[in-house]
Amino acid sequence: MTRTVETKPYDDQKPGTSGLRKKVPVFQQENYAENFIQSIFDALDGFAGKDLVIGGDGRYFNREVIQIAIRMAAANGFGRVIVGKGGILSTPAASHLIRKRKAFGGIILSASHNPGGPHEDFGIKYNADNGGPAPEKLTDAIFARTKTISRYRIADFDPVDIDTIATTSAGGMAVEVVDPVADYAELMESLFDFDAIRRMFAGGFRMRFDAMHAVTGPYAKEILEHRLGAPDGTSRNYHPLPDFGGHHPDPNLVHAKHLYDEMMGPDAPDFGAASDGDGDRNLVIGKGIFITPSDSLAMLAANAHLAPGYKAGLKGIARSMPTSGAADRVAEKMGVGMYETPTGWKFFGNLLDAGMATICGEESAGTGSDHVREKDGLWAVLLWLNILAVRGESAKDIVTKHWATYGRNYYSRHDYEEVESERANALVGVLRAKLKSLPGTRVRGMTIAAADDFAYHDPVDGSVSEHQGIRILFEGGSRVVLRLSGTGTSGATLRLYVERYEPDPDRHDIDTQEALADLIGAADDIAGIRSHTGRDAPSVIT
Ligand code: VG1
Ligand code: CO
Repeated sequence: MTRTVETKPYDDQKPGTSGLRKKVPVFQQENYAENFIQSIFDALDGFAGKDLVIGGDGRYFNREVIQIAIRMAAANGFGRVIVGKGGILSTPAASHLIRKRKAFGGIILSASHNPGGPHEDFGIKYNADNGGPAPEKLTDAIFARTKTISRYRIADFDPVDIDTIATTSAGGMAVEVVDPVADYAELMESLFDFDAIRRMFAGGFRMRFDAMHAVTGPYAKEILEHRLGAPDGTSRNYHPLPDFGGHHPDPNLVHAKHLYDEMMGPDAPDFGAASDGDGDRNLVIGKGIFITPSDSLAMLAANAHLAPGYKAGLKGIARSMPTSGAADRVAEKMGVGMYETPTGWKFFGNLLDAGMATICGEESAGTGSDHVREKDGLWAVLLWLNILAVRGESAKDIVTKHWATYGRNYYSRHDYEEVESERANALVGVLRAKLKSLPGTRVRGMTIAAADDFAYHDPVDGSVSEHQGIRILFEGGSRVVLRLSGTGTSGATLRLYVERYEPDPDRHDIDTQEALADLIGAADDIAGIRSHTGRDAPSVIT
């Protein structure tokens, strides 16, 4: 039986960089999740009888919302839902499933790298039929709908068994529960030289993969250990837990510090990697060398042709604006297009669909390609393994040779988390107002060459996205970027991105924070970060 339920709008359901993210108690308010899911359906057209993929990163509240989404999909007229067993689907695996099954779209329940648990974060996002995050036009329409919604439709049936692989029927709709790993693992086998990687492991190569108790555990176990023959124990923390073991499933130098320490220690394995809550991010660390995500993007792009899936070369490279320009130098040398987009994977979708870019990346540990329409953590790890296997060199040698060829882009991000929103908005407001007066002024011995608030003109559909981050460019190519996060759930997070290019190989082993000290100071002089935020230092440095 299908019911129409009267409801009242909530005024805080604006999707951010990657869907709607709120604390669990917010999502637990009456009709909160239902309102948002109905608003998604109301913003879509033509899905009657079609397939919808549903899955999540396994965090607290995942299973409850999956049941709600299934009952609402039935009531709204979908023909079939395809659900990952146990409610589990990594974000890239969901993207692949949507594409492979030619589904109408998918609902992914995740708050990515944010912590999970009864008082932590939850999230809902919608992906379209290309497998990618809803474009801005659609998220705007969803948000508009959340403000006027007055009823939602839901079917009444008992909770569906999502723990058995089978196809059943509920409320006149097919419910297909699938293995969340199988299709994804097959896709990876089609892209990479598994034989070469297998030989490398058989020859004694050792790696550590930390799944951070999040969604990639089962994927890593199957692919790295079962299919590639890496020793048992290569994957760590591989049981997805609803609260990620009480940690932030954020693969960075703060939350994955244990991995970093191990990789810098005397008994380090050859390669270390980690992924985030929903499996779309990656952290890679070579024995004795940390590889920034911006550098990793450039190095993967430069070597991608060594993997079977990319042997024809790249059509183009895209990166988010705050990501370092390391990849630009690779694109230039290859003679392929380079695109600079706003933060968030949804902006890569058009470039990938149009065949203008093959590899994309963000400084926030996200890299991916046209094999799906999301960033893909394990994909990046496997591409690194493929490159290591074919080149037969250490990660450290590959990195230092890359720098010798292209120069090094020193890069760091400083996050000021949970700043009072008014203070953060004031900082941005004051800075915006003086952007025009900055060029030509000197700060700490450096001259500002240009300053603007980044606006993106999508070359495919002509849409314009404004206010995507303030960039201050110095003579010589160094730059600082400031923007407010769109994924936090309390207060505002200010992100400061700092970059300096160093062509001289004799100057490639400076400590990163030291190499960037002048720029970090200049950013504070210009933007008044400390005075506005009332903080002496960032909460997280990556
Ligand atoms: C952050 C990152 C951004 C990433 C987004 C989603 O956004 O900076 O690069 O695309 O998270 O990542 P923000 O607005 O907080 O800076 V995740 O792994 O959701 O899926
Ligand atoms: Co993520």
